[in-house]
Amino acid sequence: MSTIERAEVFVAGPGRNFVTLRITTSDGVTGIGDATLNGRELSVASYLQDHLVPLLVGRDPARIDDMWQYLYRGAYWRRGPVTMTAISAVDTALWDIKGKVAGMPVYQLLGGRSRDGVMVYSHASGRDTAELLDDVTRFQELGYKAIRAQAAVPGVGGSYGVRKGAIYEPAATSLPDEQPWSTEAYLRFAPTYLEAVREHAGPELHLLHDVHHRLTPIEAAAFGKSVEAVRLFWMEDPTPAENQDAFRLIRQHTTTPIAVGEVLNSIWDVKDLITNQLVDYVRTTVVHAGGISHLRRIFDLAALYQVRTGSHGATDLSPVTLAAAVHLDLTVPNFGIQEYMEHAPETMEVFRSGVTLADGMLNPSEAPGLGVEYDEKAAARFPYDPRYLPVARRLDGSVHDW
Ligand code: GCO
Ligand code: MG
Repeated sequence: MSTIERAEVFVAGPGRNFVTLRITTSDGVTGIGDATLNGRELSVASYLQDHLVPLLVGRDPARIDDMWQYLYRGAYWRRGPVTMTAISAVDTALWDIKGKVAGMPVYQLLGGRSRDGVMVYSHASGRDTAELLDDVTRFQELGYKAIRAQAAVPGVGGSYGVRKGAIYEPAATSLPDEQPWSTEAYLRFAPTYLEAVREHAGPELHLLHDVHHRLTPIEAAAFGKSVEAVRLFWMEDPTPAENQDAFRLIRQHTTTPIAVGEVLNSIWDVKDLITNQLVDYVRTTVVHAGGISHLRRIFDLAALYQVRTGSHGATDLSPVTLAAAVHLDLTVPNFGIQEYMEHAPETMEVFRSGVTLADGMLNPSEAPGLGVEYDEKAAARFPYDPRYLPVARRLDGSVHDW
């Protein structure tokens, strides 16, 4: 029997910080998993290095589900972003290994294609409406069928979602940047630029918007209602999801579709949202929700309630997560959309990925496994450099949700 011979944890900063797990079997097969938790990277690296790697060595790499149960139930302490990200890295690496051993791409092991490609949305942004419209045009010309639109709120500097330079990277400073926020100004302005984008881009574009947890339930209800004529594909994270019941209130007031889940880590965190049909899209992702195995369970539960998938795919999720997501997205019957932002060139030097983009759709590599290789030598050129996400403060100085 082949066994796990070693597991190594790499922390590197090619363009931004990533934590990567590589498992090697006694037959010399390697598999990789993403373990990146933006702004809290070293906590997952330690969880893996100090607590999981010793448990992996000598075990059968083929028993993926048993390994998941062993690490999740066996820890006693369940759920949470650090634990679930670490488990995800192990799970993803074992799927990579299973694919390589079988000589098949992972999507074949998951049941094969349900579709020809994975529709993605990218991020258009601007410092004002005019700049946003130009950016939307740029993405349409690149072939994207779905675009997320965000613009800086006038009088509120450094607002969420606005790109500086080619790559959108909010975790840009060595200590958290504290940025001002005004809900009133946002609620006055955001509907106007979303209307302008719809007008400018035409009726066919799938138009998305991320509220980024900034509103109370009743504010979110009013916002959703005010943009119904724009026909958003979704409004994302309208209010923090710790209180799943909050979405009931939003639902009672608006038919604007709702997407939630990028900060949620387990089926238990999304269960009430799904079974009460309080959301339309579940945005949990491979890296933060327990890997391919657990995400598949979440997606299956969602399918029973006609909730579709829309996995998180910002650039702080490594190309390993993106590849794993694309393999899974290709197979699930209730796929909705996949977030996709281009990684920095330095990131792609380290993660050699076979994922391809054409006509606004992604496809995975046909190589066995996930089709991504980690170049350790290239990674050594990019040392880890601590970076934090910003913190938002209301105009009176009190902390708000970022
Ligand atoms: C998104 C997200 C990101 C997150 C980031 C946090 O929808 O893509 O909201 O922009 O803020 O991934 O690390
Ligand atoms: Mg988001």
